[in-house]
Amino acid sequence: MSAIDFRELMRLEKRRMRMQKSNSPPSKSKDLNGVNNDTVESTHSVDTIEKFSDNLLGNDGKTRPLHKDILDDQLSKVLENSQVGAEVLRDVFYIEKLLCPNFERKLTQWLKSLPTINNNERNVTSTGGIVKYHGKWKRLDFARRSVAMFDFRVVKEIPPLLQVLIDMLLRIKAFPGTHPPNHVLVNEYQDQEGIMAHTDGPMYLDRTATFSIAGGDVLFNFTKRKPDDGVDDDSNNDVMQLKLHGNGSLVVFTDDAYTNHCHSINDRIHNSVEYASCKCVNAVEGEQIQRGHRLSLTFRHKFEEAI
Ligand SMILES: O=C(O)CCC(=O)C(=O)O
Repeated sequence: MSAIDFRELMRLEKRRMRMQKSNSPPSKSKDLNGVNNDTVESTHSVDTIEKFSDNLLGNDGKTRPLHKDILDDQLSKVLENSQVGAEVLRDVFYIEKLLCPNFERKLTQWLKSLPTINNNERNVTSTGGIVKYHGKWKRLDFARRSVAMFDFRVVKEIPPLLQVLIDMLLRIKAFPGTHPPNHVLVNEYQDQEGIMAHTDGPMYLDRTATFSIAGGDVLFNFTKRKPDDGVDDDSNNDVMQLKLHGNGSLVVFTDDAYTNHCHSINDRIHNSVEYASCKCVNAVEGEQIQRGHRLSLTFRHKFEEAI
């Protein structure tokens, strides 16, 4: 049994694209079944987070070192107090509003300014390929989204805005100091776009932290991974759903949620709207979720030997 990694995800997304092109009807997404979980309020300290976020940028709009009056011990509790799916899936943590609007704006502007790689250029293998793709947008037509990747094992210079986010993730203890985030994948979605069910795989430390910016909200689904192939397209196996707010939220998932569950965002929605299911832990069943332009920044620690 091997966990599905990005390459496998791309392969599956390409396969699905081919199937759709050959007029195969897309597999029907079934209604979500199961127990009704009451909406769980996140109990993080709003004060601490707001203070923290406000200190990310100075009045001049430049990033600055984090303010000293924000105590590490307060910060280290922010995440542990934000466990959102405790009764269903223990290792999922969610903070609805972590980034302040000023920082979010800067980050969005900077991401938009990244160059785009020519899709016709052929990739080269190993580190040469990584350097070529580093910090550039690439349109994945078969997957219907754009991605930009940063691998700081290979390119050592970390852009200041990403450094701020890495520092933040370390200070709230989303990552251990021994294994800081060294890999960032930025996904850009339009309102109809999503990502197939997958796990991030064993090339990374078993934790993923994702910031959502640019406005569009989405429903993030956790499904139980099938033991045989790691892929789960069967919505009967839905375990938990989380509304990811599109203006500066953070979701972190680790351990069992990382290893034994797939995550996905639906791409078969109509009129830019989807509805929270009974498995949603932070929106009531039936709540209308307004999709839109969304950028996600996913931070991971990639092991040294992984390609
Ligand atoms: O956009 C997201 O929130 C999810 C991204 C993701 O699952 C991935 O890049 O593997």
